Amino acid sequence: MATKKPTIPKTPLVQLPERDEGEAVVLERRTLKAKPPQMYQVVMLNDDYTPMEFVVVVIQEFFAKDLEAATQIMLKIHLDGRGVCGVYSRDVAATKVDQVLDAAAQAGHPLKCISEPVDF
Ligand code: TYC
Repeated sequence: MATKKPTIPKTPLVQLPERDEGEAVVLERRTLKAKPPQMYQVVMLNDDYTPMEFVVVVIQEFFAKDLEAATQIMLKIHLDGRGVCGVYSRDVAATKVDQVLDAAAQAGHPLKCISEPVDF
């Protein structure tokens, strides 16, 4: 029984406009590269009123950090004015921001956070 030889898939060939004199056809092989999606960091901002304990609980709850990691992040924000709580796709980062702002507003604290593209 004759078996078919497996064919090797080829990258697409693109025919470019003719620039040669004569009948030559120029073909260029291009490798299609998919860029990774832009990621977004959720940045929490310092203020003078939100209790440190509240910030630590929020970071633990919404950014899946343990007590020690959440405390380190909170102290960095307190000292530097801002700090990254996590890096996510655009939609997930926007949801995290909403969750933090809702929790802060419900508790009556002015805590703010934003999302921004990584390498902003
Ligand atoms: N600076 C606040 C205080 O001294 C604590 C704080 C930390 C507030 C981080 C906001 O994102 C923040 N109570």
